Amino acid sequence: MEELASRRGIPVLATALSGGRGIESVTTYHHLFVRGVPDQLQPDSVVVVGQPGPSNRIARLLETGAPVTHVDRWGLFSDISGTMKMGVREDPVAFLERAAPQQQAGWSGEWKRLDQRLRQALNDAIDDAERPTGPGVARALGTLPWSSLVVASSLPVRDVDAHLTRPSWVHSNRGVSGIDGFASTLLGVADRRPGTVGLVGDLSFLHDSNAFLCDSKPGAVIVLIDNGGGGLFDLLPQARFAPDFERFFTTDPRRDFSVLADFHDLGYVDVDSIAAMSEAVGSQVGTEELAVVRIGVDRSDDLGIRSALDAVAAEVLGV
Ligand SMILES: Cc1ncc(C[n+]2csc(CCOP(=O)(O)OP(=O)(O)O)c2C)c(N)n1
Repeated sequence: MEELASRRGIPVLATALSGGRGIESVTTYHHLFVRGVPDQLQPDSVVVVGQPGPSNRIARLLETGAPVTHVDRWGLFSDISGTMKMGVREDPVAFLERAAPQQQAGWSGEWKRLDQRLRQALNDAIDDAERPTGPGVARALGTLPWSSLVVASSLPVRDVDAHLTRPSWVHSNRGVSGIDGFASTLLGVADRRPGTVGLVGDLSFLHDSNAFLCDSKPGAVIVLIDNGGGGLFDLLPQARFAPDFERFFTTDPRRDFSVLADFHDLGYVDVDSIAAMSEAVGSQVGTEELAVVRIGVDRSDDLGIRSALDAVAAEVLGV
């Protein structure tokens, strides 16, 4: 796909979970479409291969009015935005080889140029932050030497999709309803792949913690973002309107995770900065211990960086 796309000048927006991230893919779409698809990037048609991923801003690319074709080898189409014009059951590379013409160099180059400029600006803004945030953790994980990354639902899968750019094995499991099954998935991946790291929020971690009752624990490091419940809900409209928002949506578990780690005989360390998190993960990854690195994140810091990153994007794009 990468070779074909590069030859024809087709921009490829590759999700972290697709395994398709590499130097040629566009990865800033969480921010590139902050105010819709920029004029100079408007497509004539869009081809969706597999799942569109966890960014709700991808929908903006699917809603420009350009025809949207889904291609899947097995005919499994994921039409989340209801914009699918045509579904094609075929090998995606064979389809593109046959149906996607050579693109204009100026248009393809503009995708690449904006993606690179935006990535640099986003990274700079994240690196300037003094306190830990979800995007900061996701960006730092991209610099650490793991073999596989298992990401939980909610903010972890979104932050990794937005800020982890290196080509890598990223796994996730949406469970039955969303946050269930994280620990089981991590243990399964870690059992096969030494050097596995997991990224999870406090509620997802608790939800499947009985998985740690397993017979023999594989070595792995779990980065636990403890932001006092479901931080994702801060980004939804109910954060402004729902009565008793904290009680019914955020649901801060108010638990001491070191007690749970002790109960399950897991290694445990509490850190309060991205640098300390990186050091703890770096020294632990690849060992035979199953260990938790808990990093406390203040939800208002987290919200702050998310709106700051949107503002950075709007400035870079001039929108
Ligand atoms: C089994 C299940 N229960 C509840 C939900 C609703 N839900 C979606 S996201 C979320 C919050 C998850 O919190 P956490 O794991 O701490 O991650 P954060 O939102 O802070 O990233 C909840 C409860 C769900 N998707 N699945």
